[in-house]
Amino acid sequence: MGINGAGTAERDAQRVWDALDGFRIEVPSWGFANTGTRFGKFVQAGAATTIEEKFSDAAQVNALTGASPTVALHVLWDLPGGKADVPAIQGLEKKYGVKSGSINPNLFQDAEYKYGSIANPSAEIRGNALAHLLDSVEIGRALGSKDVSLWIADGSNYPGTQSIRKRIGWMEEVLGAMHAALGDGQRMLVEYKPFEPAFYHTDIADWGMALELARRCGPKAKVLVDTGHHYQGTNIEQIVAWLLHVGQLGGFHFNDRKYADDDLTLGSIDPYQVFRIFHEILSVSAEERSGVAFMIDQSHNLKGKMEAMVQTVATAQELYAKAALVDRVRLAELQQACRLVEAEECFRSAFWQDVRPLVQQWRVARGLPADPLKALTESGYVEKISRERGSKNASSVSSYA
Ligand code: PSV
Ligand code: MN
Repeated sequence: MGINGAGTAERDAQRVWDALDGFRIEVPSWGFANTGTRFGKFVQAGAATTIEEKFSDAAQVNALTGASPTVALHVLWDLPGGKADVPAIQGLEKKYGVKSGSINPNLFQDAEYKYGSIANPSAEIRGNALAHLLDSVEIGRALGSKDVSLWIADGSNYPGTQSIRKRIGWMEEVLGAMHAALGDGQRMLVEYKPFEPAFYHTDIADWGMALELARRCGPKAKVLVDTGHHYQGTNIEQIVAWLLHVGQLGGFHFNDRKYADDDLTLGSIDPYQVFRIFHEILSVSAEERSGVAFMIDQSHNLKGKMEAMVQTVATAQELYAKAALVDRVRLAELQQACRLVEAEECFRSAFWQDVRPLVQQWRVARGLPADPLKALTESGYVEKISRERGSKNASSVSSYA
């Protein structure tokens, strides 16, 4: 019997199973590679050094969790040859049984983007940025992937050094041209971030700017919420509720943080926030929800990369299952009657419920390991890749991806 009274046990089990059956979260290729902070990089023997190794790792996470059949690709890091690399990627999809997910153009590493990419004062550089975006759209089309996911690092470090207004116009032009190139079924997701690498103004700094740009581009443009891209104290679930309300929520980059854009494993600092976000998502119809892409954007600096990714996917499943347990009918009645404490307790009781036994039953019923992290350890996969990749990693400490 569940904690809410007679008959709730079966209802809870059904809700959790339904939620988990429909839950998918994309893993990022870069989460398997060596990363670091600007102060240094700590190389892991088992880190992926090639796109094939990234696919192999992603497939392993999917086999253990049953929830991550797609892997996000970063064009510059994963398809350095651009469109010419598509056949090789298709070969890896077949070999490893996971598909390419969102395509992430990279407009932040090339030296020519020092003063911006799509908001650069130079028309020539903006043209180069657009060419890369158009290539990314073609790559997405060739791979049958739905989303081209844009993060624009453009901005400035000192007041008065750039015209904020002109840069808005330039961005509109480039993004509008990209939108025009999208095929049927393709979308562009506009991600925002308040600071880093720019420290005075960032051209797409918050959800208002991303929303406005997306709207001006057209119906295939939506907003992407990276949970690490907000000021401290921002009510992220309120942003999510608004974007759902106006039909403009394209997806998420999930991670956790304590201070800034820390890219920590999901729920490691504030699992209640993730629960609150999932509650908003589960409060809309399945159809409205279907357009919201769940993606992970993390970089595992100290933790083992495979362990961290499995931990994040498993945590996402558990928090989604908890959010599915909110008694929404009862909650709506209590909210309407302004029975504040009862409403809060109704909401929180789902968060406090230990869903792990139910999630475990679901895993076993679906032919998955009962405990994905334990199964990862027992599989010997991490030892194997550490042996195989160790010498390559020892000699390569310079490339981010
Ligand atoms: C930027 O901080 C970001 O969140 C963007 O999504 C990038 O694509 C990703 O991290 C990897 O650097
Ligand atoms: Mn991101």
